[in-house]
Order: sequence, then structure tokens, then C-alpha cells
Amino acid sequence: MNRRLAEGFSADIVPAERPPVRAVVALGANLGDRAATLNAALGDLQALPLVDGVRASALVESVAVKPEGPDADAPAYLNAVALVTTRLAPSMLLAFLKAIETRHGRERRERWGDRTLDLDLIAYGDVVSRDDVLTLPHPRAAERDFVLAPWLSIDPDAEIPGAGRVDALLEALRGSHRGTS
Ligand code: PH2
Ligand code: MG
Ligand code: MG
Repeated sequence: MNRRLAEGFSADIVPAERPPVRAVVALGANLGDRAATLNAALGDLQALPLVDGVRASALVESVAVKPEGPDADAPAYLNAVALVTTRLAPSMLLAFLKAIETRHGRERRERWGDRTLDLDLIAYGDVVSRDDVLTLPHPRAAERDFVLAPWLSIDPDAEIPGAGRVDALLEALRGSHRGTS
């Protein structure tokens, strides 16, 4: 693409050969056959163009977190984290994640409402960006046990760019809840 034409576009929509990057995707489901949906979504991730590898954690059950806090009366979640090696630009990867959610019946009604499938882009290499459409790393990842724990289980040295090591963040999170539940 000619340089002039490319000006004003975010760098990641300008087609270019890119080296593979490791992205971190969090998966969640609390409606329907949760395990079947998560496993199918992992297959869909693996089948994306320019995705060279997917390594997933085990599926872990967690109480639904609502805007007001944990809600044991809501359907429980199954969550997982996948490490994805990809040459897709972050915006393209995000678009594919939304398409996979839609394929699995995702409906958007209320914030943090119950859902058949949620795929969140948690990190993309060491990119830190505060874009209106895509904030990297995911702004709430460090507060979520259901993201940090499965991530740590498949990458003991994991770090959230700009926020620190996942093991330390998880310990801090669990320590801050101790004695309050
Ligand atoms: N996702 C949310 C809101 N609450 N709670 C659990 N346990 N797991 C999730 O994946 C989750 C949630 C919004 O994306
Ligand atoms: Mg989410
Ligand atoms: Mg989401």
C-alpha cells in the first residue's frame, strides 16, 4: 500500500508480512453445553487463517462475576485460556473472535450478561494500547482469577505487559480476598 494512502490508518490494518506473535485469548461460557462450545471454539481458533498454533488450558469452573460482584445464583461459567501463535494483526484477530462468538449463538443484551460464548483478547505480544475498540492488554485481566489461574497453568512465566507477572498478580488477588469471603 502506498505510504500516503496508509497514513491515518492504524498500523495493524496495513497489510504487511508480520512475524508470528503470541496472543492470549480467554474463553468463557455459562449457557448451553459449555464444554462442547469451548472445545468447538478452540477448534475454530486453530482453523483460523494465519494461526499457527493453539495451546489451551483445562476448562475451569467459576462463579459468575456480575457488575455487582460474584453471583452464585447465576449459571456458573466454564473458563479457559488459550495461547495462540498468529500472524494476524490484533484487529483481525479480534474480528475473528467476534465471528466465532456469533457462530456459537452469542447474543449481546446486558453488560456481563449470561452467554453461550465469550472470547476476549487478553494480550497480543507485548503490545500496550489504549484504543477505543481494542485495549491491550485487557483492562480487567489482572483482576480475574478465572483468567490468571488457567493462564498460569499453561505458562508459569506469563506476564501481563505493563502490569507484571501473572503468578504475582494472582497471589495478590487471592490475598486481597482472603478473610473477606
Ligand atoms: N465473564 C464476564 C463477566 N463475568 N464471570 C466468570 N466467572 N467468568 C467469565 O468469563 C466472566 C464472568 C464478562 O466477560
Ligand atoms: Mg469477557
Ligand atoms: Mg468479551
